[in-house]
Amino acid sequence: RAAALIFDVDGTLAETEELHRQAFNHAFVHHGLGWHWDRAVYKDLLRVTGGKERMRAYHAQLGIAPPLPDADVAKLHRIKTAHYAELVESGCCPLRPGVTDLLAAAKARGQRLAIATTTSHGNIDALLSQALGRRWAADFDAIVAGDDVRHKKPAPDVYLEILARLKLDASDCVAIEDSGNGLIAASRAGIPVLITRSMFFRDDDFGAAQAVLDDLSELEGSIQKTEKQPHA
Ligand code: XBP
Ligand code: MG
Repeated sequence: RAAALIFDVDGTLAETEELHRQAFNHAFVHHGLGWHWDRAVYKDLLRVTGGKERMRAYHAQLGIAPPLPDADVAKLHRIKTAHYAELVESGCCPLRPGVTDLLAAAKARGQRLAIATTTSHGNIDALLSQALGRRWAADFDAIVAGDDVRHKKPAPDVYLEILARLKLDASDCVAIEDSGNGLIAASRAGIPVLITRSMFFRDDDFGAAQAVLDDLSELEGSIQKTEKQPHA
């Protein structure tokens, strides 16, 4: 049994990437940019982790010089983040199947819970306050966000920081992820990974994962193990 379960947020706890996409498009209209990211474009852009990084990458892809000024990136991201919070707070993004049960079962078994994500503390709080109540953070022993570390996923930084805070070895934990970049990040930190397939990352290469599920309800509250087997 794993001593701790470390959860990604976007795509893993909830299908938030679609809301991120809408929030980006809202910011582009608001800022008077002629950009629009449809689902196909966004799927491709998700290879770049982090919202600010994603906008810079898109700008560069358009071949426009000079690079998007930092002030514009910051302003766009502020507008995007505010709109994302409004969307999440409207209650339109429930947790994915099996998530609430797994959190409760893990807690009952004495497993520790942590969050390792690329998005911001504000965005995590908006989602989980809505879904789990305002005191949700009391159940988590460590929460590390993209801007807390030097390099975002697929770098292992968020996961290494979680291991340091939990004072646990990588092999005593299980990471729960939905994307290839998340799988690489956790694997580079030496943590076994369970994949829950999400909307935008279905086609990613999950060969390095311990198990790949359609969603976490397939676990039926079962115990997380670290050996290779269908129900991790
Ligand atoms: C999630 C992301 C994030 C969100 C946007 O990756 O890449 O960038 O799309 O969030 P993961 P911000 O699920 O692997 O952590 O705009 O707040 O960066
Ligand atoms: Mg994710």
